[in-house]
Amino acid sequence: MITIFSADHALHAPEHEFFRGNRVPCFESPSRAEFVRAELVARGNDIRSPDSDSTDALRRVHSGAYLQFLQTAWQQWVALDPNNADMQPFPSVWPVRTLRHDIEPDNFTAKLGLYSMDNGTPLVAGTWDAAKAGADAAASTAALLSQGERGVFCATRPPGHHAGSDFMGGYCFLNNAAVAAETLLAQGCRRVAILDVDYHHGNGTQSIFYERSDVLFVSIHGDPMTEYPFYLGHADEVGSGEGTGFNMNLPLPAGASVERWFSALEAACARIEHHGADAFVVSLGLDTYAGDPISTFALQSPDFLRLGSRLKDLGLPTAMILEGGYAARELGVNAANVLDGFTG
Ligand code: Q9C
Ligand code: ZN
Repeated sequence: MITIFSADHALHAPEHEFFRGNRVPCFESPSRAEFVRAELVARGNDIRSPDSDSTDALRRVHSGAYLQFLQTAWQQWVALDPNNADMQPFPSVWPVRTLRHDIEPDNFTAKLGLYSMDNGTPLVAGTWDAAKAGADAAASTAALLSQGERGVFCATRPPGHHAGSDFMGGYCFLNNAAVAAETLLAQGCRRVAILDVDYHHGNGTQSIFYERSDVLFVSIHGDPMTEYPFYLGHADEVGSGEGTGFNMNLPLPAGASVERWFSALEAACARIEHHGADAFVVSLGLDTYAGDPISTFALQSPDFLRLGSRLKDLGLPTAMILEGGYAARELGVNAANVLDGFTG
């Protein structure tokens, strides 16, 4: 299968995140993409660099103010104090209920909180360049579908599905799946379906398309009552306005079995078939793997072959966009298994 991969992912390499009150090495590391690339090369996949510019799609997915902040955030941080170049900014204050988010404060930390949903998404000097290269990879993946490819994989990081129109979070900055969907629509698709199989609910993608009927969003994920991102992803979120009926959440309890996961996949596929989409975007998180260090589902490596095969049976031009998956060493095998299941 053709895989789009940009070496620029490695420009985003923060050292630490907060975990249970401590600074720990980041789970979302450059090694993830390298393990994926190595396994795909070993199995004979066709690895290509991005050749599309995602700028137009990004303007449809994200607010201008957020893009402007993200692109200049590191310069703003270092301008405060040259010593900041060796320090990690983290947000520490957020405009929750009753506080205003219609004014962008001058204070850098206040801006960082305005444009973040958590303190678990470290931003470094190379974050914008890496995230932009990832969005370009997603746009390039979509472009190949319009040229007749049936399935293309986007081996990108940082991931994207927690990023909303105007915020970062959950290791995500730019919503790559939304960029792929918008690129497909710009290329003439009338209806797109997005299936998010990451362990965590794709709150950013859901919110971006929540009021629209042209893009169906379906997600299988850990129940937000106990699992990140906690504040979105319940079964009663069905879309609003024009988008009513075009959002479907299938939360499963933490620790759910493999059979339960695949029966949720059947329900998801039935809804997607009903949508009559011209193209299909999969937010391919692989943190459903039993060995994932921050998740609780039970899929084993061969189960990803079954997933790829089921996705292929939908018969749609399919863009598979890498999201989470933190058992880095096994991530290559699991991703390659989805691709082999799809093509096999
Ligand atoms: N630092 C994706 O899988 N972090 N994101 C919890 C606290 C949230 C996962 C640990 C996990 C986000 C794309
Ligand atoms: Zn995840």
